[in-house]
Amino acid sequence: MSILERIAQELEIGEDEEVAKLTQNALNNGIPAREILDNGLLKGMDVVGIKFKSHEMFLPEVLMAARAMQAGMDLLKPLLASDGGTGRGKVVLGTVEGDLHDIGKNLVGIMLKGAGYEVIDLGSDVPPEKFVETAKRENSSIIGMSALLTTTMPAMKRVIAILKEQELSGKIRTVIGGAPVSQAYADEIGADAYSYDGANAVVCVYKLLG
Ligand code: B1M
Repeated sequence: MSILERIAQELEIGEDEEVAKLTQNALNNGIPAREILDNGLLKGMDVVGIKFKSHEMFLPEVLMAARAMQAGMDLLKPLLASDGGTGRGKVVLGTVEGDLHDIGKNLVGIMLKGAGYEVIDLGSDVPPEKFVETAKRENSSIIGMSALLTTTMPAMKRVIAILKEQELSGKIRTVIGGAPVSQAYADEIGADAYSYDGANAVVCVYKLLG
């Protein structure tokens, strides 16, 4: 079994210390951070998602897997974001109200920082008004929103409505993402862009900022 397969397997059973150790070993062996992320940590998290859905895994186990994912990500973060984060523009980022899933959002933040954007991370469970107020206060022209639950997706629509009410559409642009989100949903609610992963979020922000 390869080291990346072992990372995926240990993540699945929530062994955070083992995941950290294996991630460090993989880095020491010259495996690029991006490959460890895609073929180790995210592979493991995919299996967790499938097993959670089919009731082979339950919430406490998913939480342990999420912790193990974080342990690996802590080591990869400085490498994925090695360019620092200045100069290209500011992005206000958060997971929408009612939603506590922040792993994907954190990854998007890391990729944006790595690409040279300043990221104001509001965390998770962020009320719609807070996204807009922060973007105004910080003079940021991009709001990035993540949602992982079908029940919390409508909070994205609320942010876009507030921007319209305040005549800020076109000045402050929105990028949305998260597992249940799609281009069709972005079109439906009038988001400026839909992005399917962290690297693509960088491309979307780049295009929107011109
Ligand atoms: Co939850 N959960 N969860 N969970 N959880 C899902 C999302 C679910 C699909 C599992 C399932 O049933 N298969 C399901 C949602 C079903 C639905 O809505 N249709 C679900 C559920 C039901 C729940 C609870 C309601 C369970 C309960 O309490 N009964 C509960 C809700 C809590 C809440 O938020 N209020 C809950 C809780 C949790 C934990 C706390 C245990 C934990 C989260 C820990 C944390 O985030 N700190 C958790 C986890 C880990 C998951 C799964 C297994 C994995 C999510 C994840 O981190 N994926 C998830 C199953 C799944 O998604 N397959 C599941 C890895 C991450 C890197 O991917 O977040 O998709 P993702 O991000 C990607 C892209 O989507 C994209 O880029 C990222 C990198 O590629 N992206 C963006 C994301 N945001 C973006 C923003 C952008 C651009 C791209 O621009 C701004």
